[in-house]
Amino acid sequence: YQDRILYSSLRDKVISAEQAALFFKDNTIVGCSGFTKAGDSKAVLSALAQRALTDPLQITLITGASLGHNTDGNLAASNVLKRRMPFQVDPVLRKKVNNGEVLFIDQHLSETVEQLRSKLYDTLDIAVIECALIKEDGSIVPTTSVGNSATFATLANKIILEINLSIPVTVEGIHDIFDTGDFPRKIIPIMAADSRIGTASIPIDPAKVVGVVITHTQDSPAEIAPPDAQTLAIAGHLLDFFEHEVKVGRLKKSLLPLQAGIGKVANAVLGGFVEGDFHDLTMYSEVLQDSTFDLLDSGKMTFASGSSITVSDAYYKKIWAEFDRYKSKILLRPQDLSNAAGVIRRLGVIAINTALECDMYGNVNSTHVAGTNMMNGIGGSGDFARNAYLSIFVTPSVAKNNTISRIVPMVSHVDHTEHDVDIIVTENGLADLRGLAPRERAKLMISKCVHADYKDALADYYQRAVKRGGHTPHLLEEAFSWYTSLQQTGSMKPAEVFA
Ligand code: 0RQ
Repeated sequence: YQDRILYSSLRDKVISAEQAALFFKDNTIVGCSGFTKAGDSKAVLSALAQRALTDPLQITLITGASLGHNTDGNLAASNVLKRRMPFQVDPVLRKKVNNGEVLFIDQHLSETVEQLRSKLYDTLDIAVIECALIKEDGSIVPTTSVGNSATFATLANKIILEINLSIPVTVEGIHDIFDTGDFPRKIIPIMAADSRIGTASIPIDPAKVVGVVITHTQDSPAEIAPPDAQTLAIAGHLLDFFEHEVKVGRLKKSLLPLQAGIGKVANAVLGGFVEGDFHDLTMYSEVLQDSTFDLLDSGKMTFASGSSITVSDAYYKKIWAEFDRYKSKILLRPQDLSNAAGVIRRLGVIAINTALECDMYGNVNSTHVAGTNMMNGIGGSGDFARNAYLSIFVTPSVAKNNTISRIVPMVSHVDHTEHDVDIIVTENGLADLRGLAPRERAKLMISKCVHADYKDALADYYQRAVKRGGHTPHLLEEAFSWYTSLQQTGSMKPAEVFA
């Protein structure tokens, strides 16, 4: 590993993960690399979880987004996490968040950097950052994500570096690091997905490095379910919509830069472009996933910008084996750039994200099951939805064996207000809500998106609400009755709702 530490005085700082874990004290505030399983700390956080089993301590853990290798789950199980932000997907941690044992702050992914810089969390004690190489000038080359690492490196009092030997040093060149500085922040001069505006490595002060840990562990693979009839139907409606927009002259065949959330619907939609008639597509997103690389391979996509590469095992192997082919077509940026409001609006991003549920007026809940229990977090969906040229939400119309309608009278929690939502797509159809007033929106949602089992009930609710009047008609005493029915009978189905 000596050839991975070109700043020679740091060669003396190599320690074990267990030694590194001893730098953490009770109430330490920690910033860690990692964005949707990619480029996370594999050794130090895992050693910390182990240490806490016999030597209890609690920390605040801030990352880019979710971590891999059950790290969040292991830390939660060892009671290490006092506070956690800004995103997670781990079932063990989720349970602790929902029973109040871990204080989770669910945050727009572009916002963490803003709050760190404003010293909202006092001091940042330790940064743990995975990298592939420490360069001659002390700067570091990140691995498969950038996330919030550049800001953690700037603000932390102490830095622990994890050099991951499983990532080839040829990764150098795919990162684009740019610090927007103090108020008034610098203009971010990204004019296209492929604009390179910064440096290829993260500058750090080597004097702050207290330890260098060597690892070989690869990123946790993404688990991507193959497309099914439902996701293919959603993708089909969306592709028809894009074709229509091209036909009427609002979009070109190259569309506009695409952003897609993670998961099987997003994958099916992006996969659909491989066969479709679109070309010269680009991506300005957070996560580069399997379908991104299919699109680059097919020649339909020319460039993809994100903050992480989160792919399945097979694609991980393929990407590193054929890295030279992809290197000039991808860039990874800090998440305050990939998710920057001004850039998303400037480029006219087409944002495709997933909803837990929507209401008939187009408000979207992405985070809270029945308004109460945290699922994962808002992630970057809000950064994109508010500022996109087209803000699209996709969701199957029902969940849990049709006992839950994902289109309801009034959502139980709002992440994306009606003002941030242009289009909603279910397997039943697509509702283009642009330019429509609430009463028009509700009628379109009921006719296009709702599952047959719930259509009459929602139409009936709407008609009775309209009789009472209002700009956005509602029956307040009944608006959440579908949830109470679910709690009491195990189903939102109309027979139960009106029993
Ligand atoms: O649970 O598998 O046990 O049945 O919720 O739902 O339909 O499989 O969808 O995995 O794509 O997740 C919104 C959570 C959707 C995700 C959400 C149950 C359902 C299932 C999952 P089971 P699906 P997905 C990019 C942008 C916010 C962050 C984001 C998400 C499970 O997409 O976290 O977009 N988005 N980031 O059965 C009760 C309902 C339900 C329900 C579904 N209404 N009530 N349970 N389920 N709807 C990435 C980043 O920013 C990092």
